Amino acid sequence: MTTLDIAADGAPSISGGPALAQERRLVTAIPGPRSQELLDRKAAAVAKGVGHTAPIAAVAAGGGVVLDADGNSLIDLGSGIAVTSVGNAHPKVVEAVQRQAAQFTHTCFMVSPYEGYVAVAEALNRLTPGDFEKKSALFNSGAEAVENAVKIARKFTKRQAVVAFDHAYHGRTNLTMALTAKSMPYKSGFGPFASEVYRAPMSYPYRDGLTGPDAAAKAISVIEKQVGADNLAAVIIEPIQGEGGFIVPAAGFLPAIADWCAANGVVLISDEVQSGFARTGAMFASEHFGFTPDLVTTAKGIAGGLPLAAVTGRADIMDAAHAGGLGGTYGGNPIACAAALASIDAFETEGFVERAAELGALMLSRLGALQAEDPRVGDVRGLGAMIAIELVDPATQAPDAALAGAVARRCIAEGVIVLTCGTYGNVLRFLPPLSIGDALLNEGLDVVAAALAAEVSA
Ligand code: PLZ
Repeated sequence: MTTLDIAADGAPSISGGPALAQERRLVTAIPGPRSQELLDRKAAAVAKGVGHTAPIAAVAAGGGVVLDADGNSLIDLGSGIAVTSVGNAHPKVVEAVQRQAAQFTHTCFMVSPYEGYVAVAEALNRLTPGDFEKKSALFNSGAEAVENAVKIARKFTKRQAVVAFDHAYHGRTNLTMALTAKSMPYKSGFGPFASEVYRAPMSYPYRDGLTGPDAAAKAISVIEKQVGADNLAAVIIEPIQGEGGFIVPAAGFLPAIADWCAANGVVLISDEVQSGFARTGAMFASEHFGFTPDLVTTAKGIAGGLPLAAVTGRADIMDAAHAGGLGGTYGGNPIACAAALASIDAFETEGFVERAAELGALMLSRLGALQAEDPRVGDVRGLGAMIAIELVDPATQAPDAALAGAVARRCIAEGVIVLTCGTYGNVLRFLPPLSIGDALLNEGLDVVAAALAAEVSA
């Protein structure tokens, strides 16, 4: 059933959500004329620094597809960067947003508190790893959550230094740029950066060949020699690195880091902004690795597309900040909280955790087969619906960013939204909405395989 109609005057009229026909359908080249018109206006009106991956004008999305203004239906393997995990315009989210918007749109939680915020905090305290007493605070973006986790850890420990890892991504604000590893495009020319941020080597099994405990020993040695535990407020780590290349640390790495933090009074912050909320086949990726962080940062998947983020963790650490020390005008906006409660209900009652694991098994088997026949696929990795392939020169394992970019562009031209990532830009990542069907995902992966085959490396 197609629910996008192009009227005689060419204007698309849409009813979005999961009722959209679940099909890849190209009726024009990408971009079509209507999309091109919007891209021209974008170029004239929007700052150049704000890029885009797929050259389309999106008009509707749901299930596993994104529709554009020309009537093309693209398979969505990106979820708006791991956000629409319950599916775009999930009916429960739409209903909750509409109901809340009609009731009140804003009071500012710091002025007149409301129930939705408290209910989201209660849900986060219940769902995040760790069976100790927890508290939460809500913010607008992942970067803002990370900034606040660091503020809280500093206040609690009365120390200043923060350690982040190679390949880390934590945001684009000043402190989070400092925490983020990659210069171009995130940091270049935007300094000076926040001080007291140090970098440790990450476990990267495909490239460092180290066991988890050995990689942890190397990182801990750097931390002890270059920072000193007495100066260190927090270690922040993504349990599976997102923008850095979907790097899954070797078994034992995260528990060893966690043990060292616990022994040295250092707050361990798990940045689950990208990996959280069912994405990896567990509610939180930390659960896969046998460690319990002190604080968890969340955003993205939490609210089905509405801007919301949180810091959740040990109650004594969370309560270290003085009254009035945390907040922001919009943090925990009531509409975003309503969307989060609807999304969390969907995560808990609609089998999305299990579905993420199924999608992961499907992707790993398809991409594993691709790797077996194409030596340019150097590594296939990830958990649940957070899977990537690293493209390399087969002779040297040198990263092949040109190939990754060309394959992604070809996929988009063929109607499949594929994102790249990685410090070296040579990783194709697959983050389908957990509402995608097997047939559509398989078709998307067929297109990826064909695009890879069509790109003959120089
Ligand atoms: N921490 C682990 O993945 C956001 C960034 C896209 P915000 N990742 C997508 C881009 O190019 O800007 C992210 C993340 C992790 C923090 C963040 C930051 O979250 O909501 O984008 O601020």
